[in-house]
Amino acid sequence: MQTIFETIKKIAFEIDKAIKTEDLGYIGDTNSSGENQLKLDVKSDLIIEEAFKNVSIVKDLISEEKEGVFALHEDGKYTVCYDPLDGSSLADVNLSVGSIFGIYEGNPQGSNLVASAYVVYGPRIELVIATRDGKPKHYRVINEEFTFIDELSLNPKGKLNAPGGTQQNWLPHHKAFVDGLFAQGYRLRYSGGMVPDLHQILLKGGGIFSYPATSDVPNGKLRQLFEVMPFALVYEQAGGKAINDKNQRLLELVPSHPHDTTPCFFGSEYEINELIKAYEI
Ligand code: AFP
Repeated sequence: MQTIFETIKKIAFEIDKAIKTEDLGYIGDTNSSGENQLKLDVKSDLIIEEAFKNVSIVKDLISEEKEGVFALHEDGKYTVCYDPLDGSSLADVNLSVGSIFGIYEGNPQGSNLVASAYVVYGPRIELVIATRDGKPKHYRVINEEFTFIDELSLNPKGKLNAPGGTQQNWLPHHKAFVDGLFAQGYRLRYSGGMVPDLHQILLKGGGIFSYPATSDVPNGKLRQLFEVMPFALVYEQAGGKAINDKNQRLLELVPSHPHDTTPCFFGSEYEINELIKAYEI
């Protein structure tokens, strides 16, 4: 497994360089979710594919930017599902973006997720790695090396609220939940990039990130295998909770298609319990 983490560190430096040097335009094509692909999306995807070609324990890859399963090593043990550059549309306005990795042993589903990692490309490059043992580990690039900073923990109650989705299409009970938190003094922190938004809540001790089902997107927007489940492991290992709108743990979900989405809520215990009350689930 350590080889996979070391490979992710190499990938992070290459993608960071691409963000700083490559053309940020669109390629005029769409990915499996119908989203317009940026040249940077495709470039980041290729960087990851090339890097894992040398890692024999990786059996296959599933990418947000590709249809289907990309086979690598027949005798490999793990499937790596990844979002090469999440929030890529924010790169050209110079906001932080990220890469997300989920490492699955056996069929790609929540219960088979053995480890996850995400990289934040912001003023600094940061990396967080989570396994089923212990707290998530937080690293930062200092003098061109990933340096261990600390282990991440969520407080039982936080101060930050990151509400995703188009507000005019929120369901009434969701709007009541979000307004209820602001009425309790929560501060709005939402950039449109789930990686920096979830990272901020983790580093600032707590709160909640939500991307609900809305009237226009009834199954939510965020992809289970390469966006939602990797963060669910990080949040649970940090002492928080990660559920869908039926109060199911996101790590219990079994997608029927690699690009399946789900409504999702990540946060400290208090805020998730407030959500459960508001949704009556
Ligand atoms: P892009 O990768 O298309 O920029 O989408 C980013 C994202 O997948 C996730 O990072 C955000 O939390 C969410 O979508 C933002 O969605 P809205 O623009 O609907 O708020």
